[in-house]
Amino acid sequence: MSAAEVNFDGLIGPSHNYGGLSDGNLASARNAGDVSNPREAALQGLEKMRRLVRMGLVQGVLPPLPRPNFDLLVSAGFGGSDAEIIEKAAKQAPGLLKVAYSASSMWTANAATVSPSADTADGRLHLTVANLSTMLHRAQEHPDTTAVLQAIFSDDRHFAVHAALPMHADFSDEGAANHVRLSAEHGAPGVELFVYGRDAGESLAGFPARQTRLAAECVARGHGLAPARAVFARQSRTAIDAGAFHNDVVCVGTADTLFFHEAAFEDTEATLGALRTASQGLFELKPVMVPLAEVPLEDAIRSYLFNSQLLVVPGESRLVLVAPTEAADTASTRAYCDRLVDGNGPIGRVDFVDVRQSMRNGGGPACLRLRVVMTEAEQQACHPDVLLTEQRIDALQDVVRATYRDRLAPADLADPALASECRLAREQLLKVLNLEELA
Ligand code: SUG
Repeated sequence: MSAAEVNFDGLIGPSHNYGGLSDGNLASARNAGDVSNPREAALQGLEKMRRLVRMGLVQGVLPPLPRPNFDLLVSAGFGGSDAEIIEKAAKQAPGLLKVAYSASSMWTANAATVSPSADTADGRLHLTVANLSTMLHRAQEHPDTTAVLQAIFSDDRHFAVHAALPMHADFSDEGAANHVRLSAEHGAPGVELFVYGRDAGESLAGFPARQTRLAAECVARGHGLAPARAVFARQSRTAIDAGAFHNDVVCVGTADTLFFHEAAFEDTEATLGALRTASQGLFELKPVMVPLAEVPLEDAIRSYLFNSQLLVVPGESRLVLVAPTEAADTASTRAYCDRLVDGNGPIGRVDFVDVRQSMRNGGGPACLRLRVVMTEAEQQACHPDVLLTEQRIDALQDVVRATYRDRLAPADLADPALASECRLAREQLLKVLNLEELA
């Protein structure tokens, strides 16, 4: 059946700031405490969405979650009016206020894991919301994310939205950032690769491994995937300790192509072997491995070469890689991209996109989108107004220009006016998307 990959980007929220909240995410640590520009961040994200619309692709958007998260502050013991809650939290628990204000839901690759209907036992499209249990600021996302996905994918004849797995370290799940789907073409049955950093119960020294094998297995089971078409591979400890806190920092794949760094997997040969076995009769795997000798792991992580969108673009015979501008600014990755395009492999073009505001928190082009392969009927059945036209992008940008600050310093989170501004901005964005029910 014919189907399209719909990229649902996270619309960057008005409280985007550099909180330094993510242990193991080098960019988040490096830029902690800097002044952010939420307006520029959201406009950059929307321009990336516009670029894909212009390529002839179907582009979706997910609205920001309500911030600050007053429920979190109230459950932490703060009471009174909104302004009183903010004032008290700013004095007594500034770290918690920063968490409550985090705009981290912009990175929708972590919103859920998605299996298209061509892969599932009941022929429905399945989404399991990620519990994001490792980092406090991300662990607060899943209830609101569930509400958003339920509002968009509400037709249960076509869609199954699963709530997050239990909030325990054994079930740590970071969603599609650790998941790659490969297939002959989007609508054909595929192979799903789940990458995990540790086993349930295993505790490791070094940076946190945010995904367990158990969580991945639960998601695959819940989606009704054929066991022979699901592959579980361990992310290399070296990559995690070098700052690859999700597999999508060192690997991206689409159609029959897997583009990855030599240091991405604990056992590359075994991973490729399992993928070849799982894809028998469906497609012939095309691995594109970037050698350490050509791109050092540090460069791969600093430039986010692999945190790119790998796209099947109408009218182009080879895949297009939409990479962050940082990959053009880093000598080794720039040279690699030039060779990649000059060669006769499956990737024919690299397009660079400026998402620097998000990048400074460790979120590249691929973090900002959740891929949902959808048939025509599924596209018709989902909430229509989240599928973007350029006019709707213009309307969202108008709201951003009118309601977002262009400067947010850590101390500004103590200003109660910011909370009202965030609420107003979100209400107006939801109105453009006809999702006022989420306000
Ligand atoms: O979870 N950064 C996010 C970046 C997520 C990137 N997503 C993917 N790789 N798919 C994270 O570490 C930083 C927030 C702060 O420090 O304010 C943050 O949460």
